Amino acid sequence: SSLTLLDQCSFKAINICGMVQSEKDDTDWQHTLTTSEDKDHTLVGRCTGRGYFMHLNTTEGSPGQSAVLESRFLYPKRAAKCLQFFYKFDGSQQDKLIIWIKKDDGTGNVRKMVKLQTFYADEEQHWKLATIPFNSQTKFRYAFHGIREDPGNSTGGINIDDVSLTETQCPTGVWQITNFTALSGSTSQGDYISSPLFYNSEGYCFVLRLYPHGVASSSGNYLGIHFALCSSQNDGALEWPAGNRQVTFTVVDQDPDLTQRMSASRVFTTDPDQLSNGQLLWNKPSITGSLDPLYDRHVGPFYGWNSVLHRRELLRRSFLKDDSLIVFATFEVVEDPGSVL
Ligand SMILES: [Ca+2]
Ligand SMILES: [Ca+2]
Repeated sequence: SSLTLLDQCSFKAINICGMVQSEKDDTDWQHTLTTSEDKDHTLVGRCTGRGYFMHLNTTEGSPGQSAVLESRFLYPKRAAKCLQFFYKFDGSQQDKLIIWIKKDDGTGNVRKMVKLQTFYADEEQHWKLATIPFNSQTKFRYAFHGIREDPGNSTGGINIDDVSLTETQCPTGVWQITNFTALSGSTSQGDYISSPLFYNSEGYCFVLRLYPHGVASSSGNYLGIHFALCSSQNDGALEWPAGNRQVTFTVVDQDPDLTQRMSASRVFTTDPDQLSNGQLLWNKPSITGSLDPLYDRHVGPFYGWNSVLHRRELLRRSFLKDDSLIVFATFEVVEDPGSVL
């Protein structure tokens, strides 16, 4: 497998996978057991009295106080990394979570800090997936740095669970569809949900449509996913038609153990000569497409898979967790177009 798993943690055990609490900060993250109100992401309440997550209480102390949780030392085999974890803010609207890595300075000392990403509290209060790409060729640690900003107005804190670190590229597009059961109930065959806008590494804009009950003409009860290019300010510099690029959709099996996952993936490669209604299918969306008021930009023809996953499979495995469905999408150049034929 091309998946190189460097680290993962569902915080099941008290040793928290060898992670370390900093002693130079103001407080600690708490290894916290699931309750009926606050469920971890690993089991989401499926086993009463089981399932742990890490929690930083932001209701106490003073503004600006922080807690840092560091991974053990990790030793890379290749450069690319993708850190993934679930987080949930249920404290104050001001709370923050910053993700750092601490790299070898070249002499064997792990002390060179790189700030990767900052997450801000929102009103949603459900588990959200973070995917953070970075590179490191030398030994390093990653760290979760939580900051309590407004204890007087906090009703909870910052929570993290189901951390994984792989030596792979992160997916370009990560689409988390929350309240999936209600969405399923209010849609029927032929109805679709529109993704946000995504940009690939080259700067191409793309969007997805997910059909919870399949496309209008399909038989069987499958999830379908279609892909389209959209216009952006990058279009003048990009190659058109956007051929010989691979589109991958993955409906993510959210099993906390990455080695046990059986995600559902579909792949196709864009053919630069393919026609659609007499036009080159993968040409500029401003030529092939029409203005979509949802995005306020041109969206080209949709193309994809009518049957990515049978709906009965949704209820097996861990495709739905905390009532969220997660779709990864990538659109990347095929380095050697000859090799895919
Ligand atoms: Ca857990
Ligand atoms: Ca601490």
